[in-house]
Amino acid sequence: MRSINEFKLLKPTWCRGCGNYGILNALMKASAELDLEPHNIVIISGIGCSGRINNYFKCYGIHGTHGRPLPIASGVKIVNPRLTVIAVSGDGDAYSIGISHFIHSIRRNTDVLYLVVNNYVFALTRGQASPTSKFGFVSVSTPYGTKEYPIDGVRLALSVGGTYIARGFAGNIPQLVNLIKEGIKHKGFSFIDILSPCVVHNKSQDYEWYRKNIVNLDEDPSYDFNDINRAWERVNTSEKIPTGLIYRVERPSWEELILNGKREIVFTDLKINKNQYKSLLENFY
Ligand SMILES: Cc1ncc(C[n+]2csc(CCOP(=O)(O)OP(=O)(O)O)c2C)c(N)n1
Ligand code: SF4
Repeated sequence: MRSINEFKLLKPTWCRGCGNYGILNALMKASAELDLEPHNIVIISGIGCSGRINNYFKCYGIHGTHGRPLPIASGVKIVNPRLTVIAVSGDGDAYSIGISHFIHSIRRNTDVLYLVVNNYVFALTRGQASPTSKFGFVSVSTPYGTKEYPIDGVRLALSVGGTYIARGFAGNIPQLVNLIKEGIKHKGFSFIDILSPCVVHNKSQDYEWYRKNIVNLDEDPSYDFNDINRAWERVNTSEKIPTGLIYRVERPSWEELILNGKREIVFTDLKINKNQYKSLLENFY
């Protein structure tokens, strides 16, 4: 097994106690346990505190634009499906500006692991209410409390045909490592909504609050994550926020259907000579 040190790059500058530390740690552990090679991983992030993750993880990386990591990830995956492609968003990135990409990526079942760092707030821009903020959340943008009802990424993913739907918690690393490992192994779109305390802009939902308000589905031996009716029942009736693997089903991935046994684009001869290649590159200087 690889050491997690092989994935360490720059020292993170997140606030002390931020949930992003646990998530980065879990991603490194999962990559080490799966013996992934850093040069075969690509992390594509959106914009936000969560988007800084690929500055800290040694692999290929693209710090994309706000809300757009998923189309970039689909592009990388279709060109070279042999890579492990991981996209990372905040809840603002994923469920606000990027919500259409989220829905369509699920629908396509692109073989990408999607981690949504859900801190229920726009953190990098200093604490505005986000699409997951609780009704009544008082913030710099909603001084009288937000009058909008929140989006639940897990329910949305269930309703549009997600094939791997899970929820983790930045304060439960062993569970998150397993969810990430299973998500990487799953041949399709693997979505993990990760509850992540923002200790600066959302003090009402700290680690203690989550520990009191979540329930672990993996501690319930009768729970069957292959049964969509059970999944709906749990997300609709549970008084506490369910975490763990919520639903999983096998379905061919988008790249499998598109490539259909054809050679991957990255290994295809472009059939241009050196001079043509040179003049093509010159267009980008
Ligand atoms: C197109 C665009 N709109 C707005 C912004 C400003 N902006 C930067 S980060 C951010 C919020 C990020 O919040 P979230 O996605 O929840 O991530 P977090 O910082 O909480 O990890 C916004 C609105 C931007 N960079 N680009
Ligand atoms: S502002 Fe919040 S989300 Fe951003 S680094 Fe600090 S604790 Fe983390």
